[in-house]
Amino acid sequence: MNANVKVVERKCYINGQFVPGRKQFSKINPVDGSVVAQVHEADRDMVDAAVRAARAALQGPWGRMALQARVDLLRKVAEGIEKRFDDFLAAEVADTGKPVSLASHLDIPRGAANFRVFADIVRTYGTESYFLDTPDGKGAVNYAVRKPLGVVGVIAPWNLPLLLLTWKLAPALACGNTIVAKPSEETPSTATLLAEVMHEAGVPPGVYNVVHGFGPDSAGEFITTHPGVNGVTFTGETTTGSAIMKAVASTVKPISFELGGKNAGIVFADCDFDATVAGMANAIFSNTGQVCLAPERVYIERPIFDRFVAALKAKAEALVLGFPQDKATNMGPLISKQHREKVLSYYDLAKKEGAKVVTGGGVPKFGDARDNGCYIQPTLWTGLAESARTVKEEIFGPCAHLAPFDKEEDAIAMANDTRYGLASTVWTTNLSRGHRVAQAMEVGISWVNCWFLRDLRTPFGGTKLSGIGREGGLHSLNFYSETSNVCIKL
Ligand code: NAD
Ligand code: 6OD
Repeated sequence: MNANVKVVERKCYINGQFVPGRKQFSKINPVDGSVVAQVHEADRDMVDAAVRAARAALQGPWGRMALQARVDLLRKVAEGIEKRFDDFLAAEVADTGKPVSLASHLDIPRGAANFRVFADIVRTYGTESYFLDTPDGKGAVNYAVRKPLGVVGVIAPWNLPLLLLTWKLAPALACGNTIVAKPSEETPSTATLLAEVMHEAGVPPGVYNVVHGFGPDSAGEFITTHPGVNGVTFTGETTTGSAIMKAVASTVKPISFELGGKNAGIVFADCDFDATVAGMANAIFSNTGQVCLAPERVYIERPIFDRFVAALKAKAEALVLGFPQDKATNMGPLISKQHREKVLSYYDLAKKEGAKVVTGGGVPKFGDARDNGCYIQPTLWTGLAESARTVKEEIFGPCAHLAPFDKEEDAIAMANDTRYGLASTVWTTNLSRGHRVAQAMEVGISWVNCWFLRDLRTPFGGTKLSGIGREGGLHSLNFYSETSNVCIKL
């Protein structure tokens, strides 16, 4: 039992009130298997109440609020997260087991930054305007106005819970929408704490509602099929995206989908060797590989292949799989036993498919409470055919297949030979090549000599099975608002 973790209740938040559900489920800490929260599941009636509250709020003070007042409220929410930084940090770490060193630098600060940045963006972006010549010579002026979509369903995953919830919530609120949010069943806590912060900041009741639960026949499905929900924004698995697409079809809701990936890294022989090894190790193993942008396929130019594999192996073996609060810990557990089973099934499959296991491949033994948790060894393979399932399917664990290449065009062809298209990371000191290869990647986001370096104004999303639409900056405003054109004859 982890003495730092106490069991808390996570209720739903509907119309400005914390509301119990008829059923509850337990949230298990992946560090040691202990129960950290009892979570109140929303049934269909509760989701309906949340949607009705959100609709009413659109017609209430929130819907009438001037842009500057809304922006001020969003800034207060950002401040509220920062004031309760330690509470958010403890809750995120208890739900996910991720190292404090990671959550305190990435998840919680980004939760606050999303509100601040989208408050600025909505204040600064204008809309288009055109002068039209008319036969009478007097002309006409067109200008566009943005209106909220209405009630937006936000369905979030467990890997970066507060970061990915607020990445959608902040622009949706900035555009004047109201929200029915469903955090993952694995990570109910920070979405619930955020409700307290919203309340304290003075966000009117009904603007932000939280319904806990699962996907099918639970809160997720009740949101996507609800006729009162005007749009759905979703981050998660591609198969879930497909189910949601079917669910929204009958009510023709707009969707924004950020889905899975099987991302490639490309390392050229002219790279800055040490920086690339460090950067690639971070990209593969950060958050225990549970980042949709993580490269699970790395193509390395042949002259440095053996040296690079050895250096990456050393990095993997130096990772400290510890308790989250320990300063030295830089890799936590996977999110759940079920997810570990899935990742381990790929560890087995890789061997059956003929992989050479460079390092890892199993479950570590600690001799303490961590043995009841969901830890797994960081793992690297070589020797697989490009057609192997291990090379083709998203695993979402701390693992990657490393393959040599001889020519730039071969690396590009192998990197693009996937049904996914989320992200890529290219490492070279030849900047022309960096531009060329990054632009040749059939993905939504290409990095050169870096990874997961995010400017929130830039377009974010995936091609192929990795998503539909783009968010970030103006792209978020475009999804979370209806743009109406006004034409005035002069
Ligand atoms: P998931 O699809 O299992 O669940 C995501 C959310 O959808 C959860 O809240 C879940 O309860 C809900 N859900 C599940 N079935 C549903 C249904 N039928 N109707 C409505 N809601 C439903 O994903 P996950 O396991 O939480 O997250 C991991 C996946 O997310 C990986 O595939 C990863 O690549 C992807 N991801 C993508 C991005 C991106 O930006 N592209 C970011 C993070 C994670
Ligand atoms: O940084 C972001 O805005 C973002 N959407 C990150 C997604 C990470 C996926 O796991």
